[in-house]
Amino acid sequence: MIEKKDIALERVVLIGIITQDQNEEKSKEYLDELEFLTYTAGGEVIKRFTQKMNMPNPKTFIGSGKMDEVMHFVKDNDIGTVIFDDELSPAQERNISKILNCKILDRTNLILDIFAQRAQTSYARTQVELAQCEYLLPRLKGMWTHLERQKGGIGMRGPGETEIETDRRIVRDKISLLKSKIKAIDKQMAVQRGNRGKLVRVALVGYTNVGKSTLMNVISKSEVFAENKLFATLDTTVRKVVIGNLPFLVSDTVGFIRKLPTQLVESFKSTLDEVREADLLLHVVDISHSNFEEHIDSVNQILDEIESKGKPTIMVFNKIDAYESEPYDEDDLIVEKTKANYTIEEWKKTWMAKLGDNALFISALNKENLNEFRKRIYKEVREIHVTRFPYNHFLYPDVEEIE
Ligand SMILES: Nc1nc2c(ncn2[C@@H]2O[C@H](COP(=O)(O)OP(=O)(O)OP(=O)(O)O)[C@@H](O)[C@H]2O)c(=O)[nH]1
Ligand SMILES: [Mg+2]
Repeated sequence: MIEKKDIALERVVLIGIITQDQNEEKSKEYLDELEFLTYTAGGEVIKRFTQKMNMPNPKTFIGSGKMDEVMHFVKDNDIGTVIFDDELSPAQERNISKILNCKILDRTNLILDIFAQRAQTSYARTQVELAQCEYLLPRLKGMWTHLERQKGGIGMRGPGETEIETDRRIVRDKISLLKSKIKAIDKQMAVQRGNRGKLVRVALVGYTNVGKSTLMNVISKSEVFAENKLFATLDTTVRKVVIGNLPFLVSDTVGFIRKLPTQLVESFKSTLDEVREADLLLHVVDISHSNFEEHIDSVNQILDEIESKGKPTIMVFNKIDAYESEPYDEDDLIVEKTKANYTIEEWKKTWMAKLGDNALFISALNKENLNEFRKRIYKEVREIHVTRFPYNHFLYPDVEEIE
């Protein structure tokens, strides 16, 4: 069992690098996200270290001088955990761990840990455990051996933790066991999905924390857990929604994130079946997030990985209530206008214009523009619905008559 206890926040240091492809600003945004992930996992970030380099050091990720600096900071400030923004190789992890003599995690590790913490059903737990085992396998040798065992905390929790000291063979056996367990549940779920008949299926997809569950609650009057932390939702929820007499199914599922560990995408493939089998995707975007365009790219990349990119998709730009643009002085001839200065109206004239009526701007929280949202979804769902139930299309009024 995963223990739920209130422990004092762990003191954490973050490390990122600045490279040619990842300038200072990007690096800061990534570390902001890593800090949010750390907070979600139960840690408090005391300091960030960044280093400019052409490429990561193959032995210790950052250079030895910087590492020395980190080492002293860790020692003097009672730091328990150091988290790197990029995936460390097993060798890097070992080397760094020896130098810093504290827990070393990378982004993948941290995300796996949050998933472990949040997995509620045995199905989600099995999937997380599989991902943990897959991550662990190449890293078994000498992992954290000098550290006190059973120390617990970030990165050590979850269904996979007892496996840390076992050898590869046992982990491999475990992986095949978990896979067969998942296969069995998959069969059941496929049957369940089959039983839902021909109703049109709509899936909410999007980056984590954009408001998918909030939107689901608003349109289906259900109570899906939503909160301002990452990965509030792991299990898929499916609800029947009716607009203007027209019934259809809406599913809310796990959010995506930049560099979602491949092990997780792999093991959550079945959870994502809901997305793969959907007739229509609602790609929810948090337009108030300064990085929302990159979020869209990350989501599209994962949709591509699960072969769902070509599906009919409506972009739902959420949190318009929280959108703020930086003020811009139109008479200023020196400073150029940037995206940060765009108002939502200006955004609508950018690449978003090409989306036409496949772009909606709403606030799920304040229930703004929800009528327009409902009408648009109704129109789209009805089009698919009448192809499946050709004899009763007269039951569904035109969109103008929908409240
Ligand atoms: N200001 C504002 N906040 C919103 C809006 N919609 C959702 N939120 C907040 O955003 C946070 C995340 O909402 P969720 O619905 O949990 O987001 P999610 O996409 O389901 O997140 P995960 O399940 O973690 O991937 C919560 O604190 C919501 O209250 C909105 O329209 N405006
Ligand atoms: Mg959610």
